[in-house]
Amino acid sequence: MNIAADPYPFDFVPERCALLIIDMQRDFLEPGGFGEMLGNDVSQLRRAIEPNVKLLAAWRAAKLRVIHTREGHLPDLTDLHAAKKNRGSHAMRIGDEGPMGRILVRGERGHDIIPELYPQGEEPVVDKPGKGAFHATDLHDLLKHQGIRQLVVTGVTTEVCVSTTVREANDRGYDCLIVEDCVASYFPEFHKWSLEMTKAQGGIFGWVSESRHLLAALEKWSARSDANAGSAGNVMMNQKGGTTPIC
Ligand code: C5J
Repeated sequence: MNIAADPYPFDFVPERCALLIIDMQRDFLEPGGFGEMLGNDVSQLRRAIEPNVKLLAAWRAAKLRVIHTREGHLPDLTDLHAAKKNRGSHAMRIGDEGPMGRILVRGERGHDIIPELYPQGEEPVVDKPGKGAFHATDLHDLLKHQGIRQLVVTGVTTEVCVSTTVREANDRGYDCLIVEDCVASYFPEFHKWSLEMTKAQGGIFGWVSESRHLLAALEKWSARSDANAGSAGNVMMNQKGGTTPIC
């Protein structure tokens, strides 16, 4: 199934594709969280919530794989290396008490996924200590075991965790499509140029498309699956042990 995308149409194979939602966490997106405390305008990220809600609902309705990620660290910070801990000139650092609990620490309120996109049922949540979702996680094994070869990637921020993850995935042999209106950055210029870099040189890191194209493809896929399920349901065993459709 072809999806309109840049730099050329994406050959979407739903059974081999997972929706990977990166770091839609309270501390990055909610007013009063750590991101805002650092002086960032969270409305730049929040514009991606509604398109993600719609895409996630359609993805779930189509019964395809969904994986969520969260950036954060163990409470004792043993998975936080000094380079990440000490970088920057902020007064507040990872592990310090922030507006929504200890900053980027697993189990804290600010570390969790926003309610609008909260994981359901068996959807895996990959906790990652780095920017990329493959570093120091079992994401690659999880995808291999499920036969996934393609990733539709959404989340925040475009130029940091989304982009790092897509580059890691690319080197591991996955085809990635970033959904432009479902990713966001505090810095619109970084968002724009990250997407440009992804699709440059014939799609050096992957494809970029819009959620409306994915939604249209998912609708077609769901209708086709329903039709197949309907015809599969309406069969009876014939005398040779095969099946005969009941019209
Ligand atoms: C993410 C960050 N998720 N910007 N983290 O992009 O530090």
